[in-house]
Amino acid sequence: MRSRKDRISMHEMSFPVVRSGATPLISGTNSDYKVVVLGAGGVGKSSVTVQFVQGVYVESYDPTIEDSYRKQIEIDGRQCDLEILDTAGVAQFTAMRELYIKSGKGFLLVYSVTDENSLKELLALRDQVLRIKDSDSVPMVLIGNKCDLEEDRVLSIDDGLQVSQEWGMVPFYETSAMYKTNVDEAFVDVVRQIMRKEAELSEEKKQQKLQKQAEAGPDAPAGAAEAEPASQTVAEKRRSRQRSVATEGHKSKCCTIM
Ligand SMILES: Nc1nc2c(ncn2[C@@H]2O[C@H](COP(=O)(O)OP(=O)(O)OP(=O)(O)O)[C@@H](O)[C@H]2O)c(=O)[nH]1
Ligand SMILES: [Mg+2]
Repeated sequence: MRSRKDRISMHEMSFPVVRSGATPLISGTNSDYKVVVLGAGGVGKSSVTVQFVQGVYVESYDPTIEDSYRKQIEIDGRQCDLEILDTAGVAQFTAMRELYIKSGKGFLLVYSVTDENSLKELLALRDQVLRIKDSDSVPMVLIGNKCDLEEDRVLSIDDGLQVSQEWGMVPFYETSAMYKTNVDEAFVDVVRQIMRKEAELSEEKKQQKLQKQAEAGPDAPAGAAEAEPASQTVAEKRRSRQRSVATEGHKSKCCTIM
């Protein structure tokens, strides 16, 4: 159990974070795992995130505009670079939500077990994620935070489980940012889901490529199904690119300039 002395107020800490609207949110970097933390105001999104990234509990409440964190962890023997976006829950700061969702690969949907409305808000948030991602299998974890506050609890474990079932068995964790209960587990879970999804996508791509090769016929040279011959030199590529540019005006709009 953490003593009060271990807890640090958010104002006393210097975060390695990008903070506020002027800075790129989830930046254009190629960080492998972009995880977005979503939920209503005050449910503990920042506390859970800071506990995961820095191992400290933030006792004070300072509504987030946006904070971004980086953390490297090893999962199943693989080094994973995580970029975590801690988003605003308070309505006046949520304008950028759509943008965050677009660039995120995995999502932590957080409610508080002490706030019934916070779970209701998640239903709309999840719909927004699925709509923007145009998919019904988005890497996601449902989190019921503040499970240490037994006396203030208004939502039971069963309430969380029921929502998880309604969402197609989305992994569900009750967490306590204060005591670091299930915090690492929830983040690791969503990263594993992203890994799985990426493995499936790359397998799909491989199969499509094989199918194209098969359709091109047995006599076709290897790589014939690809857009560009593998043997093309840099100079040849440049010449063909110039040709593409020169003739672009006469071609249909779907001309691709590599
Ligand atoms: N007891 C208890 N308090 C918590 C827990 N998590 C967060 N809190 C407290 O709840 C308050 C709000 O926490 P935040 O992490 O700032 O909430 P948030 O979801 O980031 O809020 P917004 O940024 O406004 O959306 C703070 O005072 C935290 O100390 C928890 O697991 N247990
Ligand atoms: Mg916050």
